[in-house]
Amino acid sequence: MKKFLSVIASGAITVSVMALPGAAAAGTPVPVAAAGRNVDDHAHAEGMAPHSHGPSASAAQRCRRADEFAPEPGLGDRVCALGNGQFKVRTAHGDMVTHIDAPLAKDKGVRDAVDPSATTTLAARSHHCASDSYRIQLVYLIPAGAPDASATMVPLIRQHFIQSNAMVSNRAAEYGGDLSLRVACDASGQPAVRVLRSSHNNSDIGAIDQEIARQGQRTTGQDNVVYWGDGGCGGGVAYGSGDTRPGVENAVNNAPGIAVVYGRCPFTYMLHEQGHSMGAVLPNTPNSSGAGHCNDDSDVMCYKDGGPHSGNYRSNVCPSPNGNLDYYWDCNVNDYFHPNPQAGSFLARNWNLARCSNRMVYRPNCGVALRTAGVGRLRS
Ligand SMILES: [Ca+2]
Ligand SMILES: [Ca+2]
Ligand SMILES: [Ca+2]
Ligand SMILES: [Zn+2]
Repeated sequence: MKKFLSVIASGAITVSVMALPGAAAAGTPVPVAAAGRNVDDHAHAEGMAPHSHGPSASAAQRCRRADEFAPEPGLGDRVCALGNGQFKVRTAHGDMVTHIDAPLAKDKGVRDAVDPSATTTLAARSHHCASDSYRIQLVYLIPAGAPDASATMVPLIRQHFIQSNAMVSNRAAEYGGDLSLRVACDASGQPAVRVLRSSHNNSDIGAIDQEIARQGQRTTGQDNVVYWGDGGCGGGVAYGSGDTRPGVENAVNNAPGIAVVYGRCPFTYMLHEQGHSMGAVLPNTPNSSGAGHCNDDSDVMCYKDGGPHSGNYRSNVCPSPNGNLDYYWDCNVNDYFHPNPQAGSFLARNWNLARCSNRMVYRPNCGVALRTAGVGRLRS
Protein backbone atom coordinates (compact mmCIF):
# COMPACT_ATOMS: atom_id res chain seq x y z
CA MET A 1 0.00 0.00 0.00
CA LYS A 2 1.20 3.36 -0.46
CA LYS A 3 0.70 6.25 1.67
CA PHE A 4 2.38 9.41 1.92
CA LEU A 5 2.85 12.25 4.07
CA SER A 6 5.05 15.06 3.55
CA VAL A 7 6.71 17.30 5.87
CA ILE A 8 6.98 20.90 5.34
CA ALA A 9 9.32 23.28 6.98
CA SER A 10 7.54 24.72 9.94
CA GLY A 11 5.44 27.66 9.01
CA ALA A 12 6.26 27.37 5.37
CA ILE A 13 2.73 26.81 4.27
CA THR A 14 -0.47 28.51 5.00
CA VAL A 15 -3.49 26.28 5.11
CA SER A 16 -6.92 27.12 6.25
CA VAL A 17 -7.91 23.70 7.36
CA MET A 18 -10.36 25.10 9.84
CA ALA A 19 -12.43 26.99 7.31
CA LEU A 20 -15.99 25.81 6.95
CA PRO A 21 -17.65 25.46 3.58
CA GLY A 22 -18.64 28.87 2.42
CA ALA A 23 -16.87 30.58 5.27
CA ALA A 24 -14.02 32.93 4.74
CA ALA A 25 -10.76 31.03 4.85
CA ALA A 26 -9.36 31.15 8.33
CA GLY A 27 -5.88 31.43 6.94
CA THR A 28 -4.42 29.76 9.98
CA PRO A 29 -0.75 29.27 9.30
CA VAL A 30 -0.18 25.59 9.79
CA PRO A 31 2.57 23.44 8.44
CA VAL A 32 1.01 20.49 6.76
CA ALA A 33 2.03 17.08 5.68
CA ALA A 34 0.49 14.45 3.54
CA ALA A 35 0.91 10.75 3.25
CA GLY A 36 1.80 7.92 0.67
CA ARG A 37 3.89 4.60 0.39
CA ASN A 38 7.04 3.18 -1.11
CA VAL A 39 8.27 5.83 -3.35
CA ASP A 40 10.09 3.18 -5.25
CA ASP A 41 7.05 1.29 -6.33
CA HIS A 42 4.50 3.96 -5.91
CA ALA A 43 5.58 7.23 -7.05
CA HIS A 44 3.28 7.92 -9.83
CA ALA A 45 2.48 4.23 -10.01
CA GLU A 46 -1.11 5.01 -10.80
CA GLY A 47 -0.12 6.47 -14.10
CA MET A 48 0.74 9.79 -12.64
CA ALA A 49 3.16 11.86 -14.59
CA PRO A 50 5.80 13.33 -12.34
CA HIS A 51 5.73 17.05 -12.22
CA SER A 52 8.72 18.72 -13.62
CA HIS A 53 10.33 20.55 -10.79
CA GLY A 54 12.04 23.83 -10.96
CA PRO A 55 15.78 23.49 -10.71
CA SER A 56 16.59 24.28 -7.11
CA ALA A 57 13.85 26.11 -5.28
CA SER A 58 13.28 24.68 -1.84
CA ALA A 59 9.90 23.34 -0.80
CA ALA A 60 9.40 26.43 1.30
CA GLN A 61 9.82 28.65 -1.75
CA ARG A 62 7.63 26.64 -4.06
CA CYS A 63 3.95 26.62 -4.65
CA ARG A 64 2.98 30.09 -3.55
CA ARG A 65 1.92 31.63 -6.86
CA ALA A 66 -1.28 30.63 -8.63
CA ASP A 67 0.61 30.02 -11.88
CA GLU A 68 2.62 27.24 -10.24
CA PHE A 69 -0.52 25.12 -9.94
CA ALA A 70 -1.66 22.82 -12.71
CA PRO A 71 -3.70 19.62 -13.10
CA GLU A 72 -2.00 16.54 -11.67
CA PRO A 73 -3.56 13.15 -12.38
CA GLY A 74 -4.46 11.42 -9.13
CA LEU A 75 -4.54 14.58 -7.08
CA GLY A 76 -6.59 17.38 -8.61
CA ASP A 77 -6.90 20.31 -10.98
CA ARG A 78 -4.75 22.73 -9.03
CA VAL A 79 -1.64 20.96 -7.80
CA CYS A 80 1.96 22.02 -7.32
CA ALA A 81 4.92 19.71 -6.72
CA LEU A 82 6.88 20.77 -3.66
CA GLY A 83 9.97 19.03 -4.97
CA ASN A 84 10.39 16.69 -1.99
CA GLY A 85 7.99 14.02 -3.16
CA GLN A 86 5.00 15.85 -1.85
CA PHE A 87 2.36 17.95 -3.52
CA LYS A 88 0.34 20.93 -2.53
CA VAL A 89 -3.32 20.79 -3.55
CA ARG A 90 -5.16 24.10 -3.73
CA THR A 91 -8.73 23.60 -2.54
CA ALA A 92 -11.71 25.81 -1.80
CA HIS A 93 -10.82 25.50 1.87
CA GLY A 94 -7.12 26.15 1.63
CA ASP A 95 -3.91 24.54 0.48
CA MET A 96 -3.35 20.96 1.58
CA VAL A 97 -0.20 18.88 1.35
CA THR A 98 -0.34 15.30 0.28
CA HIS A 99 1.42 12.44 -1.39
CA ILE A 100 -0.07 9.35 -2.96
CA ASP A 101 0.24 6.11 -1.03
CA ALA A 102 0.77 3.52 -3.76
CA PRO A 103 -0.20 -0.03 -2.93
CA LEU A 104 2.52 -2.41 -1.83
CA ALA A 105 3.35 -4.88 -4.56
CA LYS A 106 1.80 -7.72 -2.57
CA ASP A 107 -1.47 -5.83 -2.17
CA LYS A 108 -1.85 -4.22 -5.56
CA GLY A 109 -5.04 -5.40 -7.21
CA VAL A 110 -6.12 -7.64 -4.33
CA ARG A 111 -9.82 -7.75 -3.51
CA ASP A 112 -10.21 -8.15 0.20
CA ALA A 113 -13.41 -9.94 1.22
CA VAL A 114 -15.50 -10.10 4.35
CA ASP A 115 -14.03 -12.63 6.76
CA PRO A 116 -16.03 -13.31 9.93
CA SER A 117 -12.91 -14.65 11.64
CA ALA A 118 -11.21 -11.28 11.17
CA THR A 119 -13.35 -9.70 13.86
CA THR A 120 -13.31 -12.48 16.41
CA THR A 121 -10.39 -10.85 18.20
CA LEU A 122 -12.16 -8.48 20.51
CA ALA A 123 -10.95 -4.96 20.93
CA ALA A 124 -9.94 -3.92 24.42
CA ARG A 125 -12.62 -1.29 24.00
CA SER A 126 -15.27 -1.36 21.32
CA HIS A 127 -15.66 1.58 18.96
CA HIS A 128 -17.42 4.58 20.46
CA CYS A 129 -20.59 5.76 18.71
CA ALA A 130 -20.36 9.55 18.58
CA SER A 131 -23.38 11.73 17.99
CA ASP A 132 -21.45 14.95 17.45
CA SER A 133 -19.38 15.64 14.34
CA TYR A 134 -16.02 14.84 15.95
CA ARG A 135 -15.95 11.36 14.60
CA ILE A 136 -15.02 9.13 11.73
CA GLN A 137 -17.67 8.78 9.04
CA LEU A 138 -17.32 5.77 6.79
CA VAL A 139 -18.37 6.32 3.18
CA TYR A 140 -18.68 4.06 0.17
CA LEU A 141 -18.54 6.43 -2.79
CA ILE A 142 -19.69 4.92 -6.07
CA PRO A 143 -18.03 6.49 -9.09
CA ALA A 144 -20.48 7.87 -11.66
CA GLY A 145 -21.48 5.11 -14.04
CA ALA A 146 -20.10 2.30 -11.88
CA PRO A 147 -22.30 -0.47 -10.50
CA ASP A 148 -23.49 -0.25 -6.92
CA ALA A 149 -21.49 -2.86 -5.01
CA SER A 150 -22.76 -1.85 -1.60
CA ALA A 151 -23.80 -5.43 -0.80
CA THR A 152 -20.09 -6.23 -0.80
CA MET A 153 -18.60 -2.94 0.26
CA VAL A 154 -20.75 -1.96 3.22
CA PRO A 155 -19.95 -5.05 5.31
CA LEU A 156 -16.31 -4.95 4.18
CA ILE A 157 -15.82 -1.30 5.15
CA ARG A 158 -17.53 -1.93 8.48
CA GLN A 159 -15.24 -4.89 9.10
CA HIS A 160 -12.17 -2.85 8.23
CA PHE A 161 -13.16 -0.22 10.73
CA ILE A 162 -13.73 -2.79 13.47
CA GLN A 163 -10.28 -4.23 12.73
CA SER A 164 -8.74 -0.76 12.80
CA ASN A 165 -10.36 0.05 16.11
CA ALA A 166 -9.16 -3.24 17.55
CA MET A 167 -5.56 -2.54 16.52
CA VAL A 168 -5.60 0.94 18.04
CA SER A 169 -7.52 0.02 21.20
CA ASN A 170 -5.44 -3.07 21.89
CA ARG A 171 -2.25 -1.10 21.42
CA ALA A 172 -3.45 1.44 23.96
CA ALA A 173 -4.33 -1.34 26.40
CA GLU A 174 -0.82 -2.77 26.09
CA TYR A 175 0.46 0.51 27.50
CA GLY A 176 -2.16 1.07 30.16
CA GLY A 177 -4.64 3.09 28.14
CA ASP A 178 -8.39 2.63 27.74
CA LEU A 179 -9.24 4.07 24.37
CA SER A 180 -11.25 3.53 21.21
CA LEU A 181 -12.09 5.37 18.02
CA ARG A 182 -15.12 7.65 17.71
CA VAL A 183 -17.31 6.79 14.77
CA ALA A 184 -20.75 7.48 13.32
CA CYS A 185 -23.01 4.49 14.01
CA ASP A 186 -26.35 3.19 12.85
CA ALA A 187 -29.31 2.59 15.15
CA SER A 188 -27.96 -0.80 16.16
CA GLY A 189 -24.63 0.60 17.33
CA GLN A 190 -22.63 -0.70 14.37
CA PRO A 191 -20.31 1.62 12.44
CA ALA A 192 -22.49 3.21 9.77
CA VAL A 193 -21.38 3.18 6.15
CA ARG A 194 -22.93 5.98 4.14
CA VAL A 195 -23.45 4.98 0.52
CA LEU A 196 -23.13 7.92 -1.86
CA ARG A 197 -23.23 8.11 -5.64
CA SER A 198 -20.60 10.45 -7.04
CA SER A 199 -21.61 12.92 -9.71
CA HIS A 200 -18.29 12.24 -11.47
CA ASN A 201 -15.77 9.48 -11.95
CA ASN A 202 -12.65 11.46 -11.14
CA SER A 203 -10.64 9.64 -8.45
CA ASP A 204 -8.36 12.56 -7.59
CA ILE A 205 -8.43 13.38 -3.90
CA GLY A 206 -9.29 16.98 -4.77
CA ALA A 207 -12.30 15.86 -6.80
CA ILE A 208 -13.44 13.38 -4.15
CA ASP A 209 -13.08 16.03 -1.46
CA GLN A 210 -15.24 18.38 -3.52
CA GLU A 211 -17.86 15.72 -4.07
CA ILE A 212 -18.02 14.92 -0.35
CA ALA A 213 -18.48 18.63 0.35
CA ARG A 214 -21.13 18.98 -2.38
CA GLN A 215 -23.12 16.20 -0.76
CA GLY A 216 -23.07 17.98 2.58
CA GLN A 217 -20.58 15.71 4.33
CA ARG A 218 -17.87 18.28 4.96
CA THR A 219 -18.52 18.99 8.62
CA THR A 220 -16.37 20.53 11.33
CA GLY A 221 -14.12 17.87 12.79
CA GLN A 222 -15.61 14.98 10.89
CA ASP A 223 -13.07 12.69 9.28
CA ASN A 224 -14.59 11.07 6.23
CA VAL A 225 -13.03 7.75 5.28
CA VAL A 226 -13.98 7.20 1.68
CA TYR A 227 -13.77 3.95 -0.23
CA TRP A 228 -13.75 4.83 -3.91
CA GLY A 229 -15.30 2.03 -5.95
CA ASP A 230 -14.99 -1.70 -5.40
CA GLY A 231 -12.01 -2.56 -7.59
CA GLY A 232 -8.70 -4.22 -6.76
CA CYS A 233 -6.49 -2.47 -4.25
CA GLY A 234 -5.05 0.73 -5.65
CA GLY A 235 -3.59 2.33 -2.52
CA GLY A 236 -4.80 5.42 -0.78
CA VAL A 237 -4.34 9.08 -0.18
CA ALA A 238 -5.09 11.61 2.54
CA TYR A 239 -4.21 15.14 3.46
CA GLY A 240 -1.48 15.53 5.99
CA SER A 241 -0.86 17.66 9.03
CA GLY A 242 2.34 19.12 10.34
CA ASP A 243 0.84 20.61 13.48
CA THR A 244 2.85 19.49 16.51
CA ARG A 245 0.78 21.29 19.17
CA PRO A 246 -0.29 18.80 21.85
CA GLY A 247 -3.57 20.35 22.93
CA VAL A 248 -7.13 20.49 21.63
CA GLU A 249 -6.14 23.48 19.52
CA ASN A 250 -4.28 21.17 17.14
CA ALA A 251 -5.56 21.86 13.64
CA VAL A 252 -6.52 18.27 12.89
CA ASN A 253 -9.34 18.47 15.42
CA ASN A 254 -11.51 20.95 13.59
CA ALA A 255 -10.23 20.11 10.12
CA PRO A 256 -12.64 17.91 8.18
CA GLY A 257 -10.49 14.93 7.30
CA ILE A 258 -10.59 13.23 3.94
CA ALA A 259 -8.97 9.80 3.69
CA VAL A 260 -9.42 7.80 0.50
CA VAL A 261 -8.87 4.10 -0.07
CA TYR A 262 -9.00 2.89 -3.66
CA GLY A 263 -10.79 -0.44 -3.87
CA ARG A 264 -10.65 -3.48 -1.67
CA CYS A 265 -7.28 -3.11 0.06
CA PRO A 266 -6.42 -4.74 3.40
CA PHE A 267 -7.83 -2.92 6.44
CA THR A 268 -4.48 -1.40 7.31
CA TYR A 269 -4.88 0.95 4.35
CA MET A 270 -7.94 2.45 6.01
CA LEU A 271 -6.09 2.84 9.29
CA HIS A 272 -3.04 4.31 7.58
CA GLU A 273 -5.03 6.97 5.74
CA GLN A 274 -7.13 7.81 8.79
CA GLY A 275 -3.85 7.99 10.70
CA HIS A 276 -2.87 10.83 8.40
CA SER A 277 -6.20 12.58 9.00
CA MET A 278 -5.45 12.36 12.73
CA GLY A 279 -2.01 13.92 12.26
CA ALA A 280 0.50 11.09 11.93
CA VAL A 281 3.43 11.10 11.30
CA LEU A 282 4.88 14.49 12.15
CA PRO A 283 8.18 15.46 10.54
CA ASN A 284 10.12 15.85 13.77
CA THR A 285 9.32 12.57 15.52
CA PRO A 286 12.23 10.30 16.56
CA ASN A 287 11.79 7.94 13.60
CA SER A 288 10.05 10.15 11.08
CA SER A 289 10.83 9.81 7.39
CA GLY A 290 10.33 13.55 7.23
CA ALA A 291 7.59 13.05 4.66
CA GLY A 292 4.58 11.97 6.69
CA HIS A 293 5.66 8.45 7.52
CA CYS A 294 8.16 6.67 9.74
CA ASN A 295 11.14 4.47 9.09
CA ASP A 296 10.32 1.36 11.18
CA ASP A 297 8.49 -0.46 8.44
CA SER A 298 6.76 -3.13 10.53
CA ASP A 299 4.52 -0.23 11.53
CA VAL A 300 1.23 0.65 9.76
CA MET A 301 2.36 4.26 9.31
CA CYS A 302 5.89 3.46 8.18
CA TYR A 303 7.38 2.72 4.79
CA LYS A 304 10.27 3.89 2.70
CA ASP A 305 8.68 6.98 1.25
CA GLY A 306 11.78 8.73 -0.02
CA GLY A 307 11.47 11.53 2.52
CA PRO A 308 14.48 13.49 3.74
CA HIS A 309 15.14 11.06 6.64
CA SER A 310 14.20 7.82 4.90
CA GLY A 311 17.87 6.88 4.73
CA ASN A 312 17.24 5.59 8.26
CA TYR A 313 14.65 3.13 6.96
CA ARG A 314 14.68 -0.37 8.51
CA SER A 315 12.19 -3.19 8.84
CA ASN A 316 13.58 -5.12 11.82
CA VAL A 317 13.14 -2.74 14.74
CA CYS A 318 9.87 -4.32 15.82
CA PRO A 319 10.08 -7.77 14.27
CA SER A 320 6.87 -8.68 12.50
CA PRO A 321 5.84 -12.19 13.54
CA ASN A 322 4.27 -12.92 10.17
CA GLY A 323 6.22 -10.83 7.72
CA ASN A 324 3.45 -8.26 7.41
CA LEU A 325 5.14 -4.87 7.52
CA ASP A 326 1.90 -3.23 8.62
CA TYR A 327 1.74 -5.16 11.89
CA TYR A 328 2.20 -2.55 14.63
CA TRP A 329 0.46 0.68 15.53
CA ASP A 330 3.49 2.79 16.41
CA CYS A 331 6.42 0.44 16.78
CA ASN A 332 8.01 1.29 20.17
CA VAL A 333 5.17 3.79 20.87
CA ASN A 334 7.43 6.76 20.35
CA ASP A 335 6.36 8.53 17.15
CA TYR A 336 2.60 9.10 17.17
CA PHE A 337 0.74 6.99 19.73
CA HIS A 338 1.29 6.39 23.44
CA PRO A 339 -1.55 6.58 25.97
CA ASN A 340 0.83 7.28 28.89
CA PRO A 341 4.00 8.79 27.51
CA GLN A 342 6.90 9.24 29.88
CA ALA A 343 7.28 12.81 31.12
CA GLY A 344 9.60 14.73 28.87
CA SER A 345 9.40 12.28 25.98
CA PHE A 346 8.56 13.42 22.49
CA LEU A 347 4.97 12.24 22.74
CA ALA A 348 4.50 13.92 26.11
CA ARG A 349 5.49 17.22 24.57
CA ASN A 350 3.97 17.03 21.12
CA TRP A 351 0.86 15.89 19.30
CA ASN A 352 0.08 12.30 20.21
CA LEU A 353 -2.89 10.50 18.69
CA ALA A 354 -3.62 8.76 22.01
CA ARG A 355 -4.10 12.02 23.87
CA CYS A 356 -7.44 13.06 25.27
CA SER A 357 -7.02 16.14 23.12
CA ASN A 358 -7.40 14.02 19.95
CA ARG A 359 -11.11 14.38 19.38
CA MET A 360 -11.22 11.27 17.19
CA VAL A 361 -10.56 9.04 20.21
CA TYR A 362 -12.73 8.19 23.17
CA ARG A 363 -11.03 7.71 26.53
CA PRO A 364 -13.48 7.28 29.39
CA ASN A 365 -10.92 8.45 31.92
CA CYS A 366 -10.23 11.79 30.31
CA GLY A 367 -13.15 13.53 31.96
CA VAL A 368 -12.21 12.03 35.31
CA ALA A 369 -8.67 13.28 34.95
CA LEU A 370 -9.97 16.71 34.12
CA ARG A 371 -12.24 16.82 37.16
CA THR A 372 -9.72 15.45 39.61
CA ALA A 373 -6.98 17.66 38.32
CA GLY A 374 -9.26 20.64 38.58
CA VAL A 375 -7.56 22.28 35.67
CA GLY A 376 -8.85 23.50 32.40
CA ARG A 377 -6.61 21.38 30.31
CA LEU A 378 -7.16 17.77 29.44
CA ARG A 379 -4.38 15.51 30.38
CA SER A 380 -3.31 12.65 28.25
CA1 LIG B 1 -10.52 16.13 11.82
CA1 LIG C 1 4.75 -0.54 7.15
CA1 LIG D 1 7.65 4.32 16.49
ZN1 LIG E 1 0.70 7.60 3.91
